[in-house]
Amino acid sequence: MAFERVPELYAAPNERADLLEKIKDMPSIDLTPRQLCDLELMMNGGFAPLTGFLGEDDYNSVVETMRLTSGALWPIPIALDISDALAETLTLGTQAVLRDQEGVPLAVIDLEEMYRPDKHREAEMVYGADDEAHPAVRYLHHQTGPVYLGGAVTGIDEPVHYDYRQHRYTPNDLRRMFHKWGWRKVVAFQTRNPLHRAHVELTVRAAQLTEANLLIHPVVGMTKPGDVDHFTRVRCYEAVMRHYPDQTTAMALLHLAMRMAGPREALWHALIRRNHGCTHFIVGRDHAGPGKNSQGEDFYGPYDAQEMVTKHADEIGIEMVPFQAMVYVQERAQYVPINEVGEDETQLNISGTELRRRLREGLEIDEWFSYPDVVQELRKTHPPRDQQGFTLFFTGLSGSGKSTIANAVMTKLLEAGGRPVTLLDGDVVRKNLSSELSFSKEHRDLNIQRIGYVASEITKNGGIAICAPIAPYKATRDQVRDQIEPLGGFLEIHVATSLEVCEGRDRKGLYAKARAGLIKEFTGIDDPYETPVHPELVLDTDDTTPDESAHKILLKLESMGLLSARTS
Ligand code: PPS
Repeated sequence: MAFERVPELYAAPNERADLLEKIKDMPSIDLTPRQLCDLELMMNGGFAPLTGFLGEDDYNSVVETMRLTSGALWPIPIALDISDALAETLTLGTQAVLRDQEGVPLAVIDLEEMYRPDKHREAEMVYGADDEAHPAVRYLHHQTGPVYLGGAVTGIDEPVHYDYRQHRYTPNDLRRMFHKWGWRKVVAFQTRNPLHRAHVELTVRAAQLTEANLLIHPVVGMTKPGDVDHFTRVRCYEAVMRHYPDQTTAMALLHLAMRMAGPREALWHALIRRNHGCTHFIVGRDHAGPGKNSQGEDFYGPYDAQEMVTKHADEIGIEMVPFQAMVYVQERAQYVPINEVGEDETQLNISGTELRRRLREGLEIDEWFSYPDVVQELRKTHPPRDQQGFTLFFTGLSGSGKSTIANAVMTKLLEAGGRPVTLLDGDVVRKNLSSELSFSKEHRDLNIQRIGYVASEITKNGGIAICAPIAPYKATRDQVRDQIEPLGGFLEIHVATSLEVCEGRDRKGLYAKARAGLIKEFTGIDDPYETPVHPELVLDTDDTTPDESAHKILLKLESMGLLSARTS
């Protein structure tokens, strides 16, 4: 007996050749990473019954009622958003080719409808609030194009993935495998986080309860901004898989772009897992929750998602397995659902924030919490603070002493060793990276953005970047901070030598020239310097030698955990 296939949208082999000929005359639409995720699942049947991007009636119906106009349940609007400029070049009634970011043609869309969505209503209805603290609402208002395109899709090729091909399975791949293995009941577990013992206990219990096999089905398309990167997560999943009972559990990656839409998302996830051939789906506490809103409250109640799935239980074609959070009970040396913990028992748990703190500080992570091989993977990408990269970002007037102090501190860091050090001095950058730039506001900003970009790459890769430009504008300095802080350490160091002292020194004779009008837009003379508001350090060079300043910086680095005590 053959397995039951979910319909795919790919052209048959003979049509595919024709289509490749025809696309030569079609306009192209280059897809964003999120659209690529949507297209992939649409083409491979993960989004069945969708046969294309939603037209206006379907879109309105999904937004308002969570149903397509056909009546089928579908909670998340999937339209192809484009810019006004692109919309003007497209003609309804014709076709366009959908390409990936390298220009590879993936599908053809029939240009059936173009319409302008009411994004405020979409935010209210789909995400529960028009509040930009919600990542999907922020995306909707800042990244989603103003025009939506609807039309049937014919697939040409699957999007190419170079990473973890051995773990990627389409819905029909999984259906075929389940059939071959004789897995008649399969319970799916959705995740966007590394898995620890509590997850394994929870999923094994769910499988036992339903007498089903288990599919660990992590999302690797797009998850919540700030999540652990998927390379690290997949290595953790590979490690965790070794801890499941043999032959009972499989793992497959899902190239989904999550919306973090809580209850609607849970329903969507259930439908997607049904399409992947699963019979059961685990929904835990706060499923696909986006965190706090701008008032500091949760967007959704902790069990809203379970209620939503329950409400539609008889038509989703997959059974929900609701689950309580699992906690470790010290006295029993065992994990149990939180509602089964006795009053006199001690429950232990390590929150995500606490885990990140322990990783950052290189502290122990108990074996009751996670597996040593998972922790080892996490430590590789989350080294302790004193092994992470950082940026020293000096700012101050010309002649304030930035370069001298930067050189002094660089020498001390090189003496200490351990991390590569790069100095991006203002003058040196102007000669190399930014030789074509002037000192207009626009060009100064560009100069600082370039320095920020290079420093962010160095920091990300565990090195030390020492930047010493004037960087007179606060907004640009803040941009650099925002870019670097998530990747490692960032110290803004204001070299606060006064204009009088700088001008008095005038080592390069530039102040005299600026006063004489020979140099225009000179910082402090006829161009502003915006004093840093909350720098990590302010250095006063009037009564401090460069060597002392360098020491102050090392002490600050140590207090921030960025240097081990021995270095300073
Ligand atoms: S900025 O504003 O951050 O892009 O400036 P920066 O790249 O650090 O370049 C500052 C050096 O260029 C010389 N110079 C000027 N500085 C300020 N304003 C004007 N108009 C100007 N023209 C040339 C000056 O030598 C600066 O070097 P430092 O080391 O700061 O003295």
